[in-house]
Amino acid sequence: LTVHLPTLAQRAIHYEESQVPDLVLPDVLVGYDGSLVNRPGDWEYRRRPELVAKFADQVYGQLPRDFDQIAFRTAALPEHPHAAHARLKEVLIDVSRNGKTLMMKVKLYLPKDAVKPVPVFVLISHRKVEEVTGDVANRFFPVEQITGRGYAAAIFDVEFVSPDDPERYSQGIIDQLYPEQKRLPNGMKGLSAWAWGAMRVMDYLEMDPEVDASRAAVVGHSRGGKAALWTGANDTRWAITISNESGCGGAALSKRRFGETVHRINTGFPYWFSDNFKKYNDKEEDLPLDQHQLLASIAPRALYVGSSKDDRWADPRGEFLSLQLGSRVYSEVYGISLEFPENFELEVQTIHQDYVGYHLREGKHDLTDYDWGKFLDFADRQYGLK
Ligand code: GTR
Repeated sequence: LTVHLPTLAQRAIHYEESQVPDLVLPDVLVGYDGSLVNRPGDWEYRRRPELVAKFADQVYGQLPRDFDQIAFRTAALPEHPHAAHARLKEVLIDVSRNGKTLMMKVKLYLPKDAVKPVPVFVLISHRKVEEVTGDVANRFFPVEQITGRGYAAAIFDVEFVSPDDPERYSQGIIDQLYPEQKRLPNGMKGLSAWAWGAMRVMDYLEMDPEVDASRAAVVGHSRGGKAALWTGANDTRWAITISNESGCGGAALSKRRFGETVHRINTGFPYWFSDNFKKYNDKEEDLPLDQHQLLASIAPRALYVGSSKDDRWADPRGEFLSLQLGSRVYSEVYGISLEFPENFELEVQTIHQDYVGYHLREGKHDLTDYDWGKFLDFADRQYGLK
């Protein structure tokens, strides 16, 4: 039976629980062939890959992994604002495919007195790296806080792989390395390109003896958080994936339609998601997936979601529910016991467990030293450093 609804200009944006539609969410642990998934092998080799493929096809676009060559150049930069506390390496990553080469620049700060390989955080940054690393009081990427806790802190600007701009987004890897992607309805767009960039940073980290790449966390805030989740879902080398206030198209459940909607994000940022995702503008009920399945795809590696109280545009409750529902993989497939509050309240809270972390803080949409403190605590716990 097909019911034809009148075409609405655009359904209204709302912030009311009473306006959240009845949620019919696809199950994380029931495969597309109808079978129940409860063993690690079935999860890792069948269900997880089919979910990631579905997200590539319907939401983020493809994330091509092939290239011909990758090369790294590093230089120690002794003079920088954090020199009293950290050493800075600048890393240039050259990736070539079909005769074209693209260069990415990464800043890697190491604890000054580190004697053995250190765990590392990598921030996917849509803010200018010079600005966020140039100011010691900066809270978005607090180099001294991170290195002071014994971790390396790496950052790259998405500009190198796909500029965060509707006109220029393809003037990075899409035009240079993967031009065939541009014609495809499920072709690579900004978020897939940013995730690709994070994966190349991981390629570097695996080669750097000063860093322990088996203890690496990928982090992103907001649009960067969407990209971090997509990175963690695709690339199993990350020990921890951290989303800060990633909201719509990130941690939040799309079908709740609370705050930012699919229509709204596809209109404001058409260059982030695949063209296929636009089919779901004002039709979230037709989505064959939802974001709890993206979070689940990170399992069995650790997953972290940070939200803030006033960031209603990003739907903190939708982010929490998505984490709780996605976490079923850890408990039901891997036997990790998890506990969540019976009734989630939009109150300041921290829930750090094995493999799954969450916090909700006071305040507005931003990435702050408070958030980083929580990420560091969670990483310490996850790596058994505390
Ligand atoms: C907003 C957008 C969000 C989020 C945010 C950000 O304008 O609606 O989805 O990505 O930008 O990146 O700060």
